Amino acid sequence: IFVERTLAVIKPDAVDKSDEIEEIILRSGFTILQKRRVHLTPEQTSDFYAEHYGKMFFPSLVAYMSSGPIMALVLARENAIAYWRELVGPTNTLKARETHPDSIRALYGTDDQRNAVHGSDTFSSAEREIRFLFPDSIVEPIPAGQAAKDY
Ligand code: YYY
Ligand code: MG
Repeated sequence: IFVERTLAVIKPDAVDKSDEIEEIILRSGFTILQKRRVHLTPEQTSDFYAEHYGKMFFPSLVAYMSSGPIMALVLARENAIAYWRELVGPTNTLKARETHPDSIRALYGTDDQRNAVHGSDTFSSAEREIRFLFPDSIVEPIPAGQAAKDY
């Protein structure tokens, strides 16, 4: 089995639903490797979302994501990155409710910005985002395509 890891974040609008969302995560075959509740500063949030710097929605995204605590989770599973994105659903909550009614965003999101959860989109962003939110982690990155035996 080719185990991969990814970063999930339960955003401020859904953090009070963390228990329910974690149940969905575990039911979907993920192992939760690490978990941390943290309240990021606007500066830290800007770094986390650096790829979106300069976009129209960037200032309000930073304000929202630093408005309260978030729950960061490192998830492991076969095909974790793509599978978590699938479970998360489309970015816009309202669209998610139309096209992916069982997705986590459809179930727990609020609007086009407050969409309940984050998921890394590639191997390199997953590794960067895990290091960002778990800087003291002793877990070594799993090289792409390599079988991990210890999960
Ligand atoms: O990866 P994903 O979260 O589905 O969407 P991104 O395009 O990477 O945008 C990151 C984040 O920014 C999104 O989850 C909500 C917010 N956002 C927004 O507020 N307005 C948009 N038009 C697009 C994204
Ligand atoms: Mg994204």
